[in-house]
Amino acid sequence: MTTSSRQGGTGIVTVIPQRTLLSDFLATRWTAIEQLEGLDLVIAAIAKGARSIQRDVQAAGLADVLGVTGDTNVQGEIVQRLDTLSSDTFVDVLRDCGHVAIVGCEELENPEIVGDSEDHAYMVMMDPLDGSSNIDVAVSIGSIFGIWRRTADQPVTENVLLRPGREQVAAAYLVYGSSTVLVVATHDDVNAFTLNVDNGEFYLTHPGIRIPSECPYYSANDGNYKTWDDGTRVALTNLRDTYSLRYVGSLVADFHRNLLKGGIFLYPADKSRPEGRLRLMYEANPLAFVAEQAGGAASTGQERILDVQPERLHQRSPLILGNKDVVEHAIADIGSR
Ligand code: AFP
Repeated sequence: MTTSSRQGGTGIVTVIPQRTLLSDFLATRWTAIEQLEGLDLVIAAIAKGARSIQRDVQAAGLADVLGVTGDTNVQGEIVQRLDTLSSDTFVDVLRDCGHVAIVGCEELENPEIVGDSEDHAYMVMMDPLDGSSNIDVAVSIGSIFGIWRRTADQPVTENVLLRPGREQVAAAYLVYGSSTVLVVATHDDVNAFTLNVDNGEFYLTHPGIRIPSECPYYSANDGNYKTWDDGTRVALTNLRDTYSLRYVGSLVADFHRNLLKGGIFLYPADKSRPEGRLRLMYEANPLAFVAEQAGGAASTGQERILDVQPERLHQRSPLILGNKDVVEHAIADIGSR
């Protein structure tokens, strides 16, 4: 049995073996869990948005979606056209799925309220296009989602989003790379689905992901060495002496490689960015959730990422993420001076 086959001019036939469809996975996975009712539709909506963004990413050089819009976002960063397109696309599909109350987004200063009935039980924080600086140069980019549950009696306001990462019920991310992969994590369960571009379906390709115990890689922007404090320099020097460096500059791509192959990602605080560079609510929290469910760890260097009580929607955080023992070692080094 095959799900698709293709014959190119070379006469080579690509045969894709039968695999579980994302839609079948979603229809059966959480049916007995009352707490996760409707989550299948939220994930299906993210997959729908991703299909559309994937097409735009693939055609970016041809379609009119490359380059900057001329605006800066709430972080003061230059907005690319694909940032805006992704943000609009994911807000629309999450609104249409009928189970999301509010969407917080890197590109939007204030969250978008998209529903307030009892059915609208989920709250989503997203970075709709992570790795913007890599868009125009055909390097892997992605989308990141943290998903929390709302209690029905809570009014839908910006403040309901200020919840610690440990209360996420699910997290998901996309990598638009050499293939397009959707990773979905719920409690103790991380699965990855690969898009078959021939028929637009996601198939389960990596069931039950656990971070390998080996840690071959570390990922950090070494160009920041001059601004790190002494403890951070010790940590990075030890990592450099032990592991191979891999750094794409798109968090999702670096994290995804480390999730599947083993590795540690660090964007620590430094002298010019005492709060760190990455965003707590839609970069650190979702990926920390995925990492922990796969047996890994995530820390600010001072505390577990998932325990940080957010004060602002767009707040930044240092991030040390990956293999548990290597993360713990790095934290000890950072605190050693
Ligand atoms: P954008 O989504 O704004 O492009 O930011 C990318 C990112 O937040 C993250 O994906 C990278 O790991 C990190 O920034 C790269 O930062 P440096 O360019 O400072 O290394």
